[in-house]
Amino acid sequence: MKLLRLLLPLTLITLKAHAEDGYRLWLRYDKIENAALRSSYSNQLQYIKVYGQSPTLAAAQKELVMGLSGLTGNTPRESATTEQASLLLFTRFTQPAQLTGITTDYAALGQDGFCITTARIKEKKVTIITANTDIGVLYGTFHLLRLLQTQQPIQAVQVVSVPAIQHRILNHWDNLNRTIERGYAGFSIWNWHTLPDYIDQRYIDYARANASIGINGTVLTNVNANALVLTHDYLLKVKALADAFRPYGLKVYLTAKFSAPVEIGGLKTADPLDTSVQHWWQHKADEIYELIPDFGGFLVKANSEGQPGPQTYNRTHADGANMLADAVGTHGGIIMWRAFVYDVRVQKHDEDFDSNKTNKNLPDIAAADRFKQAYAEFTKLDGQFRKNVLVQVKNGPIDFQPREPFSPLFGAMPQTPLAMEFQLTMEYLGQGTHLVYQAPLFKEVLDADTYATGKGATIAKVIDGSLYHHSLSAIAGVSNIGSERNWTNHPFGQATWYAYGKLAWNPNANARDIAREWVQQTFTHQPQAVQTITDMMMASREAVVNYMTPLGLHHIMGASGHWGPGPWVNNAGRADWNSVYYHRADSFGLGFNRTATGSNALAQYKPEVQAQWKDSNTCDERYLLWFHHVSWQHHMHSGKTLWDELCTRYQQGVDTVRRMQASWNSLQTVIDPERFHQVQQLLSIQEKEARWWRNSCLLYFQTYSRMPLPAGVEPPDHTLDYYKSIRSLFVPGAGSN
Ligand code: BDP
Repeated sequence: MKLLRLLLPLTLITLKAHAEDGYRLWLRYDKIENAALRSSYSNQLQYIKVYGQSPTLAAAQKELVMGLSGLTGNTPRESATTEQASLLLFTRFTQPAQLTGITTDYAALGQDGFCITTARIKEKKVTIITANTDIGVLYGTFHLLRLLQTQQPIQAVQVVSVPAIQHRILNHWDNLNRTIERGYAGFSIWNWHTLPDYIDQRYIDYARANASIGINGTVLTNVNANALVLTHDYLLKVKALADAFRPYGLKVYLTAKFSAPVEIGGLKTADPLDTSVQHWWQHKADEIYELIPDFGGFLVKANSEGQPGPQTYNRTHADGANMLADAVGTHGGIIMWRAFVYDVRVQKHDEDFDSNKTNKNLPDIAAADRFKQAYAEFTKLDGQFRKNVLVQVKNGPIDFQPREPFSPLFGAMPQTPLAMEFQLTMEYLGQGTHLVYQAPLFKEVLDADTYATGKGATIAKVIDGSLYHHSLSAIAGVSNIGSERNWTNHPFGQATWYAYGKLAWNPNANARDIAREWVQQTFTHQPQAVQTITDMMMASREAVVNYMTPLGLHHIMGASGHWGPGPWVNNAGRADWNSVYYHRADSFGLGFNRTATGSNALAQYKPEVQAQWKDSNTCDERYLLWFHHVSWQHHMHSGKTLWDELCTRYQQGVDTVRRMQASWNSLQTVIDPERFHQVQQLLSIQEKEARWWRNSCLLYFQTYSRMPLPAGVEPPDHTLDYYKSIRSLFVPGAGSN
């Protein structure tokens, strides 16, 4: 009895340490069940020898020891000699003399690429990871571990992998008070209060996770910036994070508030052409680089949603970007200048925008369709930016909707490197509780053809720099990471983080393959279960499109928190913050006419793209209501009327979520109880909210169509007034900095 009492606390501790809380992400390294496979891996990789010394190589070695010990149950040894070694890690500069026979095309590997190869040294088979740089070796190490995690054969492994995009960055919209703009996974993981002295293990694990998928930069702060982060005390904290991340090849960037010279510098102006302002930024940059020699640079949101910018001083975006570019340029830094801008002309319409007017009296959109604004402001500046400036273009000309046509800016600024901005955090996709695997969305956009230089001018080729031969290239993902134990709140949010990194490295990768390998690393190897979960993930994006905004509807969510349906929203401060501005429902029909007879945003695309969308009868129906105002009786490709098709899509969205629930329930014996129940509960929230969306939107649009719900569409269980009366208070992520 006494013994039992002594043992009990220990048992609890052990159980707790193994609780499936999701903290380990895809880097779980649990013992492989197949004993033969385990021993073949451990025999092949038993003696590790790392040539050279650096914190990055030490990190690679540490990861290998941790990974191999966990996966095979055998701790690998550090080999004293080349002769004894079976797994060798070196760069082109540390390649041991005995191995001169092994040739690698280092020129093809670039900065970050790696090569994993199998060779023979004096009849002994060895596995080699090599690269030009230490970080390349670390990326190769994670790749090799992934082969083991996904139980691939490695006897004759030969891999050459080189990232397509140079800067693969996460954008944290984190405020200094630790709230996160549009964050649904708790508070910011940066604990500014305890920095710089306290380095949380989470910072290191964050860097490991990013390095494992090739992410090499992180913007720590919100685009709605706070100038305080540029003060010396905060820069010391930033330095502490940069130092912790450096071994993992993760560079730190900050958002620059354009008015910082006034706010914290005591100047009277922030005019970019004023020499005192230029000097202020130059000194600020010098101060930062003194502390953080490899500081990445600045991300800037200017003259958008109330943020200050060069236009405040009648200067252009190029004037603003170039001033900052000069300040960081001497140190090798870059500027990512966002193209997410609003046209001030819309504000003028605000006076005319009377929420009591009927929809057809909305302001004249031909002049000021928000869709057109980034293109209108930025294309004229092409060629005016410094060499170290990228213009960062949000995915979707409006705003991260479940589905948008690609932004016409891609392919329209040949002389300027353009970065893609995806939103991993699910502001418009159900936020923290919906399962939406975003890789199919990212792929749809990356594969879209801009026709900028003729057929095949895909967005991927624009952003990797190959289309216009830019050596500078970048991609950004607005982070979905927070202080929740499992990082992303929804366990499947991790998959979007993972997929983002994989696609940033290789935009040609396949969304399903990425899902499958993530599932294997994160949940299970059981083939049927892998298939079931992968299928759920692949269906999830189309589901959210269907139950929120099918057929090209967009921006019809609740105001401010952006949570839940709000097709009736008509009283927000600016015309283009209102749902009625976007869907234009009336007794005739539905949709925003962006053709030549409407706002003519379509004209911003190349003729081949226009041809795909300009005729409402042949338009790809995924974008129909983005570009056309069509009658409720419009004849759809299915043979149904627009109204019936719309109703069917909303119902399909709900049905898909129900199928996802059934699929998940079939996995109870395969998935650990913690994560099984967590996902089960979240799916039930998702089903409830999918119904909420369907019912609200159909009841609301029905007041215009005046048509009955077709057979097979469940009748709503409440009235429209009931749905309109739902108030969503304190929605996470809607706070300000
Ligand atoms: C909108 C968000 C807002 C962001 C803005 C941006 O609602 O919170 O600040 O985008 O990207 O989607 O700057």
